[in-house]
Order: sequence, then C-alpha cells, then structure tokens
Amino acid sequence: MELYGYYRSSAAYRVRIALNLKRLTYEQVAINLLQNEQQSEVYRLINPQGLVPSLKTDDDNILTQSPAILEWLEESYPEPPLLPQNALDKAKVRSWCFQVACDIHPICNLRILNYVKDNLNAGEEGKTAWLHHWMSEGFRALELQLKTERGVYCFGDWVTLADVYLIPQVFNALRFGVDMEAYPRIMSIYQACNELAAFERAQPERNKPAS
Ligand SMILES: N[C@@H](CCC(=O)N[C@@H](CS)C(=O)NCC(=O)O)C(=O)O
Repeated sequence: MELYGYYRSSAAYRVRIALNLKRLTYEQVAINLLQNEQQSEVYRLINPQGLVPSLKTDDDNILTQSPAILEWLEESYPEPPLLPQNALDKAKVRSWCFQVACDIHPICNLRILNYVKDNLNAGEEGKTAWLHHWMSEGFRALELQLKTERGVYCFGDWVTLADVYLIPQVFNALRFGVDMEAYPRIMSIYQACNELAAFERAQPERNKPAS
C-alpha cells in the first residue's frame, strides 16, 4: 500500500496509526502541504479535493477521506478490532471519533486557518484565537464524556478508533500551544497511547521526510 500524506497532517497521522496497529506494511509518499503540493495537478488526479491523506491499495485502488480509509481498513483487516462488537458501544466510540473528525479538525485545518487569517483579515493573532477556541470547545466536551469512562484508553483497556482520532488532534493542539491542563483524562490517554509502538512509530517527528 502507499499512503500519500504529510508528516504533520493529523488526518494522515490517524491512518498511520491504524496501519501500524493492524501490522500492515506501507510506503509513504510525502505531499508537502507547506509547498501546496496538495493542489498540484498530479496530486489532484489522485485526490480531486487536494487534501491528504489518500491511500493506494495493493490492487491500485485509491481511497480518500481518512474516516473512509479507516473503515475500509477495519473491514478488510479485522485484527485487531478497532471498534467494539456491541452496536451501542460502537456508536459511542464513533461519536468520539466524529467529534474530532467532524467538529474539531475541519474548522482548524490549514486552508480554513489561512482563509481566516488572510481573507477575513484576522491576522496571525485572530487565526490563533480561532484555533484555540474551537479546539478547546471540542476537548472540553470530550473530557466530560471520557472522564466517566474506566480504563487506560478512551474505551476501557482496548485501543479503538476513538484513540486513533484523538491522539493526532491532541498532538496538533500541543503544537499550536493550546493549554491542555483542563483535560487530564485526555492527556492521560494521550500518554498511554504514545507508549504503544504503533502510536509511537506514527508520530510526526518519526515520519518527517528526508529533505
Ligand atoms: N476529512 C478529510 C480531511 C483531510 C484534510 O483536511 N487534510 C488536511 C491535512 S490534516 C489537508 O490536506 N490540508 C491541506 C489544505 O488545507 O490545503 C480526511 O479526514 O481525510
């Protein structure tokens, strides 16, 4: 498989974690977001949205959208399972995933931040305020839900897709200086996950392309 991504892209980071958890081998193709390579004609043939990640499967199918890629991986490579068996538990885990994927990540994405900064004239300060506000809103709600859960990870002692979504988002928040002190449960999950080889090997600094 080939993963088109960028080391700091949190959506690509999700997919790296899941590929590692499922013990799959993959090559990485670096699409440099800071050089706008995601907008290039060549890459748009792979992903017409001009976003990373994209995954080329072993039989040369191209998959886009990290939630679709993660669901495909789960169905195609069921071991270890990253969703609980029970329908209600599954819905609970997916709810945490989607809080990150639908309500935090898309409004704090590079193109949105650049639009807020440049087109809405918010400047660097306004951009940072936007990002801190929306990330904090999302983490506040997640912390309330996760702190009533038992176990090391989001869902008990089993790593699930909820952790796969959460950890890159926390990485991103720390990178942008969001104060995470108010979310001790989230931070303890972050630390526990990063002790696992699959998460550790997926970390951005471990996936920086050689320049
Ligand atoms: N919903 C998409 C979001 C993908 C996405 O926003 N990727 C970001 C990096 S995390 C990107 O390519 N940004 C490029 C840009 O904003 O121009 C997914 O989960 O795959």
